[in-house]
Amino acid sequence: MKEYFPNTGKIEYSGDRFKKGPCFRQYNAGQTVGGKTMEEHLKFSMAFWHTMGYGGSDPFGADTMVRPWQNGSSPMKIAEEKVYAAFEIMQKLGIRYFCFHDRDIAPEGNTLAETNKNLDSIVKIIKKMMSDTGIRLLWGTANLFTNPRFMHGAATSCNADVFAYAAAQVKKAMEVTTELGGAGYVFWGGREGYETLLNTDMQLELDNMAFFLQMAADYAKEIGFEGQLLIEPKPKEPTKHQYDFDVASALAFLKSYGLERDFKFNIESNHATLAGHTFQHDLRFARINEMLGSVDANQGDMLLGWDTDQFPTDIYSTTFCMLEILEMGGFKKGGLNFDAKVRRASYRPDDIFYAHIAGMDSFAKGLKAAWKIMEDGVLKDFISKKYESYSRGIGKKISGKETDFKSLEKYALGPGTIDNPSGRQEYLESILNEYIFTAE
Ligand code: XLS
Ligand code: NI
Ligand code: NI
Repeated sequence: MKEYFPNTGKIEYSGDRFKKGPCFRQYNAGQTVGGKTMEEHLKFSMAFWHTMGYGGSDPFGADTMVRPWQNGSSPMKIAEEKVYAAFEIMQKLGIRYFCFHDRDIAPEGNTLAETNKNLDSIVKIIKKMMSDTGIRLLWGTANLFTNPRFMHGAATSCNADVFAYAAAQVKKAMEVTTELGGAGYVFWGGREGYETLLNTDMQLELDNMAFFLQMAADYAKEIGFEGQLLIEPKPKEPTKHQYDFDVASALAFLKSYGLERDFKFNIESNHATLAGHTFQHDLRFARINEMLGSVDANQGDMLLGWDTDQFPTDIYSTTFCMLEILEMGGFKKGGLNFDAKVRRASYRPDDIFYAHIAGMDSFAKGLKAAWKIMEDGVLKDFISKKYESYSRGIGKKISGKETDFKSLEKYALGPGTIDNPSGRQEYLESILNEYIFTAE
């Protein structure tokens, strides 16, 4: 097997923070944080589409990156070499999971049957590499957005033939994910949305999307898929309005069609921010509803209004994310998938390593800070004190639902004065900073 990165060895943890070159400065896989190793907590995953497939093109320019595994003699040979290169990258980085779309790993053929055949032969190779290395599949998914047939959407297309094609594609992708023992299967509504309501039957599209998801949940049971089905919300892009806008609206959608027990959420940082939320907001909303399944770990640029899918380096954001994950008791079937790509000008193959290291170190730091914040109970104690009025007197009656408007009016008309606690945001922000500065 060809080595694609002969100049890069296994990336190791270095205690030396100022060491140059590729090494981990925060992520120490075997270090325990609260009884679990960092590796167990963080469950990093490599995204096949970005890391193995992104060539650097943007709406104004061509690819800037020609990857060494792309010189194969045929599309299938390239697909095979891509698998070997992917496993080399993951092994060198110590990444134990990966994710893919069906079309990331094998090229489309002339017919669906031929496409499925291509997929099967690459899956065989992946399966072998997985058993040789112990690397596992975090989740699989189907690409229902690149091919022109999906111009009007997939499950929400106006064209029933496209709906049927998408169903066949998802059926196959679920089978392949099951075959590879995937811990999850993701539905990101690539083109499930609309550009204008002038030409859109919203009711029909939503009903069809729900039926599609219902069939998928039924089929997962039928084939004995043991992973978690996940919805990945995103408010816009590629369509102007996407139906799975954010966690709150997607949860309302699932509930109104009785689907909420079959799905959880895969929450992507850059999608939450595109929806006008913080990453933590969507994580929190999912967590308190017991719907937090997995995370697409990336970040956007606050000055750009699109999904820039950058590697996550914002320590506040990784700390907040890890707080939510720890509060939930850790990932069960989820993980931190780097749905992130190097910048167009970071075109050299070794930039792939630097980018993942940056993301892994940022999450390691976030984990250490979050764990200490949780252990010390600083935020929890502050919050429970802030709301303590509900544990006595009239507040206790409100939280026990033992009162009504008339009694509350009587209370409010009484002699008492209102005395509010301070929110102390700035104090808490400085405490948070201290936890981040000192986390080890
Ligand atoms: C695109 C999405 C996509 C999903 C998988 O914005 O993030 O990459 O994660 O289809
Ligand atoms: Ni994503
Ligand atoms: Ni995205």
